[in-house]
Amino acid sequence: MSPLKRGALIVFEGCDRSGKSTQSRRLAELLKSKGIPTESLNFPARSTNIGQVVNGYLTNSKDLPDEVIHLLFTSNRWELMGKLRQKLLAGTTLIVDRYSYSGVAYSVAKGMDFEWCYAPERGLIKPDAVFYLRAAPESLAKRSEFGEERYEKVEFQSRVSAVFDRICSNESTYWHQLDASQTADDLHSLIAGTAEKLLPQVATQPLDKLS
Ligand code: T5A
Repeated sequence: MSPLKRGALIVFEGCDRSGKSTQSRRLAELLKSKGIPTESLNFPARSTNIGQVVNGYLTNSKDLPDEVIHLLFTSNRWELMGKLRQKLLAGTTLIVDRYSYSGVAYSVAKGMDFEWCYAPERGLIKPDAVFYLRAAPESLAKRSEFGEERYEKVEFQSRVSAVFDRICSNESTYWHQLDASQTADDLHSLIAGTAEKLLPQVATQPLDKLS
């Protein structure tokens, strides 16, 4: 009997309105249509107790010190990690809209220290691939509903983008930078090609941790 093959952890990152939800949904639909066990989730996971506090903060109904909200975003990932590990090891591929890198990018953009922000992310499951959807914040601001949440301001998004760029160059072995101003169809083709090659490659590799 061949050993059980694990699923892949695939993450989408980028500034607000960069098309992460659109591309995560399309990739999940494609993989499912090919009979590959696939589930989607996004961070913040707003339905947990911690996620509800985070949601209150993002929708501007609650104020919290920067350090506190940073650690709540991280805790929201840690609280789901056991469940995600189980699913991956059972062979399910997970498509995740935002992860630790958003945690670091948004807090560093506020002026917080990079190392301080990254430290509590260490030990979380390391993604097999990150698709980084990159476009000028000025062009993303023209997309529908931009500006409704706390961080959706062009000047702030430019600082977030600079931190994502820094992470992308440090983590270039598994980050795939894509021009988010392309059509959704073109982006999907590029992402689908990379993801379909990745799945068999990682299936027999052990899960790794962020270090
Ligand atoms: N945050 C998050 C932290 O500070 N710390 C953390 O640890 C984490 C995890 C909420 C906020 O939380 C912060 C970051 C965020 O500010 P969110 O709920 O993921 O995070 O919010 P958004 O990123 O704003 O999610 P959105 O759903 O708003 O944007 P998406 O998913 O990037 O974009 P999408 O796919 O919904 O598309 C936006 C619009 O653009 C169009 C779509 O039709 C839609 O109208 N579109 C395109 N238009 C032209 N060309 C394309 N290629 C397009 N693709 C999509």
